[in-house]
Amino acid sequence: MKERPATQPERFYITTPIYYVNARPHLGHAYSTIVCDAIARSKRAQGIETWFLTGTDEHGQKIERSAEQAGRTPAEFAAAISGEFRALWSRLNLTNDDFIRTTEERHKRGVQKLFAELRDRGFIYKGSYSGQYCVSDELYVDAPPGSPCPDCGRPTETVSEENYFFKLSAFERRLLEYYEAHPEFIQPEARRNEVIAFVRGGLKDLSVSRTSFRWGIPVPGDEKHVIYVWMDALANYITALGYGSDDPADQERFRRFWPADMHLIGKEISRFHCVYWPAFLMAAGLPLPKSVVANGWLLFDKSKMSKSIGNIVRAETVAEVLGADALRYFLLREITFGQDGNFTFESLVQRYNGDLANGYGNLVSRVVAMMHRYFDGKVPEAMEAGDAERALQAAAESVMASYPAQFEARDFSRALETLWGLVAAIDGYLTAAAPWKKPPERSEDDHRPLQARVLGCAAEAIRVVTALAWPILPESAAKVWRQLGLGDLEQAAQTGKLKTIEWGGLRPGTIFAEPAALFPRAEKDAIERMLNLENENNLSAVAAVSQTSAESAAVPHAPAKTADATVAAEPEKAKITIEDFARVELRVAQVLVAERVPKSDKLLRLEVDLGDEKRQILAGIAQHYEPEKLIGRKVVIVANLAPRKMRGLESNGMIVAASVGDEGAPVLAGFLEDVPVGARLK
Ligand code: ME8
Repeated sequence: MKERPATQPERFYITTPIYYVNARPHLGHAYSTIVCDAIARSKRAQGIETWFLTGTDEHGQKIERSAEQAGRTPAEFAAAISGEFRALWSRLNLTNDDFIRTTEERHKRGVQKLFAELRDRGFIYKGSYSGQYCVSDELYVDAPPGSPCPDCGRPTETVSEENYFFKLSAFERRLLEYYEAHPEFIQPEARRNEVIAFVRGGLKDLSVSRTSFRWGIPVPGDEKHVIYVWMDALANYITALGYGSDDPADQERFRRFWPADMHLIGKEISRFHCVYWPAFLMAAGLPLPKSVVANGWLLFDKSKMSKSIGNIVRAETVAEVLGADALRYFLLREITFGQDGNFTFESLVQRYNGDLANGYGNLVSRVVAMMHRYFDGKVPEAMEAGDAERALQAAAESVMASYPAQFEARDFSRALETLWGLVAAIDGYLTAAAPWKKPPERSEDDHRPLQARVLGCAAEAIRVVTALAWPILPESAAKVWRQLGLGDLEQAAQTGKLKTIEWGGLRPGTIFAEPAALFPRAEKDAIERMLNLENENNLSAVAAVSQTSAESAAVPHAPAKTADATVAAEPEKAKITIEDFARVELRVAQVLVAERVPKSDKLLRLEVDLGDEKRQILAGIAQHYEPEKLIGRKVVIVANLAPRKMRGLESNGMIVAASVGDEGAPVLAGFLEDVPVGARLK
């Protein structure tokens, strides 16, 4: 196996998982991608040539079925959701150098080349498979018919097909030797132990083609088979660089960046990345990635945030109300990387106000404002430093030494705690020096040099915080940099100009720009606004919902429990019992009043008659139904949903509708026969 020669310039190739396009992106996807972006930015800031890849995983039975349910072709369906991922990444200021879709020609060509290579080298043979398959995880399950999937608990399906097989069993010993020789290959330790135990348990050959559906990449020379979606997906890490291409520019990129330095993944897909992927690469004679690093799960309501449970929060909601930087900061500060951590709106707003609005943001605006007030925005020559300045410089230098190491070790939470320790130290220094207060016995002329010293020193320390915070707070750090008169931070950082941030970089004579708002304080209604946005989105996109998902989206949550590693995620549930269903009170109601909710383009306010009572319900259907046409219509409602407020109005129940097309357009449920108002659906 060829290693990159040590003399080559330093390069860094980092990847996220490529995300399934069966549903829209949520905070869990954003989390992994934000972590990669912060790492990629920090590498670039160190002057390291970096390549950051993300993309979408668009083939397979799961996508084919989701598209069918939405009444679209898989290609249309995949294009729409892939576009949403791409738009979100740009909204969150992610700096991926490429975005691969597995439906692209360049990928297809590379996957077919990999398959042919493995077959030519004798690692793929034809056989027949009869066994269980989990469509949700696209995973072969070694268990008798009727068994649930050991990973997600959903029922497995029996597959009996003639397939191509990959000789995974031939790699058992080599993989174990590799893990042993490269302890850094699988991180963190807990994942490494799991993977080693799995391989020690014995590896069976792996079926790498399917014939019972069409939505995939055909096996070269035997087109009735499509290539197993995980082989297809994993190959993205090399096809995006140019593997399989004849173009010299692609070949050069592949040579420059492969092997990857880090595949960042969620912990549930460790086996695919740490067993199958290295075995495929070994079989193809390609170097192995240097590390596979797994993040823990973002939990919401104590379960893994996931589209199948329905307990998702969208990143757009947080970005809209508090800004993209707030989300980036919160996720990295709140969650201990590698462990599971809770998301709550309360802890988000608390951190935002505490650390960003009242902390860093407030500090910057005070210092910038005073520099304008006392020195017309021009950094003055400063008199010699006193004890307090020397102490602040020492604090900054100690942070400059420890923060990068903590960041490099992916201990983002601690790194930010360290950096915010410096924010607090600057605050304390300012308060103690109080440059705005001139003691009566001191003349104006005597006071000016002291003010110059304090403001110059505080601004310099802010410069240090800002340079270090840039990978996590790119938008706000760039604003601060401009205010400090230092120009374009994005450009400086991306081109390695922040390689060394030594104390004293803010020169006298530098002209500050006008102050600009950074983190306006989140008011009391911030959480309600976010919940409203989530509700409106849920109501309009997924009108037919289960009780659990509706409640999790609607009811405010308990106060924050920070990065709680002890809360185990519940297995995802596929089936409910009849008793579960009976808990949902579905009833026929008649619309008495229907009108638009002011300032909302999605919500209608309905008053409905249930026979024994009248209710107000808000429904996210305004873009699809004229209110006047609904009056008199009989609809189905979820009658025992906990009440919630949207736009200041209480909603008591939910209208049931089918969700159609990839926009999730609602179509209200109704009856062909006449039904009495109030009747229960069972
Ligand atoms: O597994 N907490 O795609 P996927 C933390 N296509 N991270 C989360 C998360 C959560 N609650 N939910 C999702 C696939 N993620 C395959 C991958 S790679 C060759 C193919 C993140 O859409 C996390 O990184 O199910 C997880 O591994 C990934 O999204 C799964 O995305």
